[in-house]
Amino acid sequence: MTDSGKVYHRSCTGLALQTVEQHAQDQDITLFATCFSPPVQRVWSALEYLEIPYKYYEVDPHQKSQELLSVSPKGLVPALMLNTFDSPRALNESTVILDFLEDIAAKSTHRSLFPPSKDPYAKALVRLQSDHINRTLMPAFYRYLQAQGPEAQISGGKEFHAAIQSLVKLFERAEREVGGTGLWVEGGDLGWADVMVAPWLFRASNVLKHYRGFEMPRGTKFEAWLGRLFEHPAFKKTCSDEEVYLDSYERYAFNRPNTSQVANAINNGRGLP
Ligand SMILES: N[C@@H](CCC(=O)N[C@@H](CS)C(=O)NCC(=O)O)C(=O)O
Repeated sequence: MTDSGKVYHRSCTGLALQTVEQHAQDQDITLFATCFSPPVQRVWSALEYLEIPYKYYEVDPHQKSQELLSVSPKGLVPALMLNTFDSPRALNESTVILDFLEDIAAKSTHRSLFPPSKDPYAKALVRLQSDHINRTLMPAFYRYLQAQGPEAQISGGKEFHAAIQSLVKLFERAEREVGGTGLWVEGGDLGWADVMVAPWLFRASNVLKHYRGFEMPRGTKFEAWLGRLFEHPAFKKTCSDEEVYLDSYERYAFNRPNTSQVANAINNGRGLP
């Protein structure tokens, strides 16, 4: 495979485009978003699940406009513009935004991504899952995707595979100890860790499969969970057609110089931005 020089997409397609069109009106919250971005998809699917009104606003995070920098100091998406304040305020960082949206939903729509029991231990188990996703699974995804040469790609694939398996172990522990979290158990609903990890697993199923021949771990329970996750309406309606992801990630797969702040951090052995 050779680098064909594809450039990243600038607008959603497919089901995601329909969702964008349904969210074009001004609202108290404006989501600064980019069609191919996984942290954006986290926040976007949470907004959908929590039924919080928002306006979708597509921006190019690689052409940092003053407008983007005014809501996100590093010029990264996602960001929220909060229009109810007298002079508008803003929030960035997907995990911080998710916390904020949970608090908003608790007061308005009464929906939540956390286990309905509100048991502090069950909630802590979900935090353990998401800590693993942020600190281990996500960097492993990018290291694998950016790895050049067979040896680095084989070890990248093993590292990413092991990160998914460790997440499964955390889901199994939660099932044993508190009866399960999120969609892991049949009959469950979309949960915090599901939303946290779905964008990367989705890109593993198309981008990593295409560029690295990656195959997801096997196992009846895992496959059933992944099916429920990818088919969940709140997630599915934020997904563009595959081409958006394949084209937008070619620059990562060939590790083109200065692809993004994330790619630079991986190449320099630094933490993700
Ligand atoms: N820690 C941030 C990361 C956000 C992030 O890396 N966003 C990417 C899009 S996937 C971006 O805006 N990249 C622009 C750049 O690299 O300059 C979060 O979770 O919100």
